[in-house]
Amino acid sequence: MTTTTTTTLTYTYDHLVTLEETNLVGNVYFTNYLRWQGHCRERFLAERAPGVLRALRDELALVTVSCHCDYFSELYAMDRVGIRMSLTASGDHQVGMGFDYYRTNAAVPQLVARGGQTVACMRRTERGLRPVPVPDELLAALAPYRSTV
Ligand code: SSV
Repeated sequence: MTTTTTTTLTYTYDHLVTLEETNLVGNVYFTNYLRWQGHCRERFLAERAPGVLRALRDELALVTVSCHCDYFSELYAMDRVGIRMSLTASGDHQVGMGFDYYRTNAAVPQLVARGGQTVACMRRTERGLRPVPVPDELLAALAPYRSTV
């Protein structure tokens, strides 16, 4: 018998929850989980594809066309959360990412939320936004995250 284990490589952004992210009752307000998706992807670009980040100031636009999050357990101020980003899809013009949110200050990391988003690569033109292929530098940065069996 052969057993196959598939492991998905993830890129982790670690965050320390602040009081300003919590609501009156003390738990983290739901929109912050989506903000952290933004922090995670920005950090990835800055570290792994800095030219793409610079190109955003010119003609390149990375448009978020879809974004979601499911919540399993609450987070509180001073909780440590590791946001593990994976590559879930990629097409000619789009990149899909998954985000697993783990509370990491517990003895065993606990999955507290799971989300995802899709980004479309576009170019700003005089006639509006036009789809463009995923930039080569980003494709190269994503290569290690394509699942291997
Ligand atoms: C301001 C703005 O439009 C920023 C967009 C950033 C998009 C970043 C996409 C990064 C994708 C990384 C996927 C990594 C999977 C492991």
